[in-house]
Amino acid sequence: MKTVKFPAEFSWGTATASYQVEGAWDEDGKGESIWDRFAHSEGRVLNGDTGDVACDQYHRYAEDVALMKELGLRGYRFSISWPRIFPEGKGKVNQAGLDYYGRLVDELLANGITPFPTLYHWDLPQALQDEGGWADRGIIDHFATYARTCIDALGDRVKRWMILNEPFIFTFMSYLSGMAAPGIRDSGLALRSSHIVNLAHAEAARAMRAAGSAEAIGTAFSMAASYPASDSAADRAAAERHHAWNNDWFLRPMMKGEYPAAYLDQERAIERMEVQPGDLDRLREPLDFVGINLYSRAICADAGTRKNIDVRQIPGPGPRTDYNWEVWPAAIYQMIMRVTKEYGRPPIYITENGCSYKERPGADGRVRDDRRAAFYEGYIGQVGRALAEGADVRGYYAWSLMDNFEWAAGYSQRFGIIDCDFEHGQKRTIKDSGYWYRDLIARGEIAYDETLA
Ligand code: PNW
Repeated sequence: MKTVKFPAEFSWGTATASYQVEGAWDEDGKGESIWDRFAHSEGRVLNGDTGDVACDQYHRYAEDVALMKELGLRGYRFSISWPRIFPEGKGKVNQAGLDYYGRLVDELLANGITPFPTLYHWDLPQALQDEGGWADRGIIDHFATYARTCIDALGDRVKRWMILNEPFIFTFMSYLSGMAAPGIRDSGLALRSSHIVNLAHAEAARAMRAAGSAEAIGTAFSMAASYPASDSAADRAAAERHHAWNNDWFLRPMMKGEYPAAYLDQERAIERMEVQPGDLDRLREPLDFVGINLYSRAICADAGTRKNIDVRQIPGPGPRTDYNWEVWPAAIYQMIMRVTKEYGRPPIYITENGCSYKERPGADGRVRDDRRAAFYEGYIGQVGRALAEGADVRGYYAWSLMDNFEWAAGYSQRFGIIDCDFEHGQKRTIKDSGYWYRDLIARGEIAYDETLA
């Protein structure tokens, strides 16, 4: 074991997303989002749960900022709900929506916490979905206008921004599995939307940079370190294709203006994306930092189907969280080092990392979630290892500040370091893991295993 000291200015925080915590789904002029529509449709979300109220952060943000302060957090990653700002996705601005985020930002700053917003964490205005959503090129300008509107309203106080949250999940996962809004299953639309998102991503970054107020603009990418299932050349190639698709499909276009080789028949994939003349020149708009959301890893074997990316994933031997995700701390180290190597040591933020475990308050009110603290100790240790070995890691954001609406799983999965009692007025209770995180931040150093692979 070795020990690493984090720099004094390291940005420790927690992350949430608008639809998952805010509630107030139709208040103060907010428009309907695709997640409102999806959750209100029968059979889409477990137990019929919705984000109508969620953690009610829209009304209780001051209490939540006080909790962050109590834990010594230095940053808060939240997302802005597009339909609060543009109820129809475009056209008329809803000032009350901008005012809400202004109040939240002011409260954070007054408590010494850096606001770190994401512009798009999946709650697309339903009105734009009705025009084709991310599969329609018209969205590119609407998204750039929305981005510019947010930075114009908040850029005097907000200096660090994320454009997208997990483009891979809200295109490929949403459009292939149908398990997330808008609940479509169509591989052609999935591919086409991935390209349009890449174009919108670059266009939004340019619109934001034109405002001139941001110090750093990045995006939070869903990543899972790709491990080959065996030493065979076929499995190693499969792991590379998985990496290209899962981790790099949205990062490489921004950084280098090109698509990574993911598909066996890449030419055909590019064709199905309907790439138009001039598109490739518009893709490149290098980010100031790379945000990594990482929970687990992917063990990859050659699937032998000769179709698409042709990867079969194998379950790993590590312990499992209550959401059945494999716990593998070294995955975060491997991922940081790979991005560091491939992109010339860019600034990196871990924008999400965490775990779902069921522990609730006991009779004495204490939440003894030792498994979560152990998870964080392992993963944050490996972040420290990457830092010690030369990666430029600037911050770490635990997912999540508190238990919240876990998409299609509703309230059945608890990712918080603070318990939220959805049956009793959204009462908040700091879990043992929350206190563990507070103590880690205060200490500023952690031990890690430098031999994990
Ligand atoms: C992220 N996967 O989503 C999201 O950014 C959060 O909103 C979410 O609550 C959190 O992780 C926990 O699920 C993911 O299939 C969705 O590997 C799916 C996967 C990973 C992350």
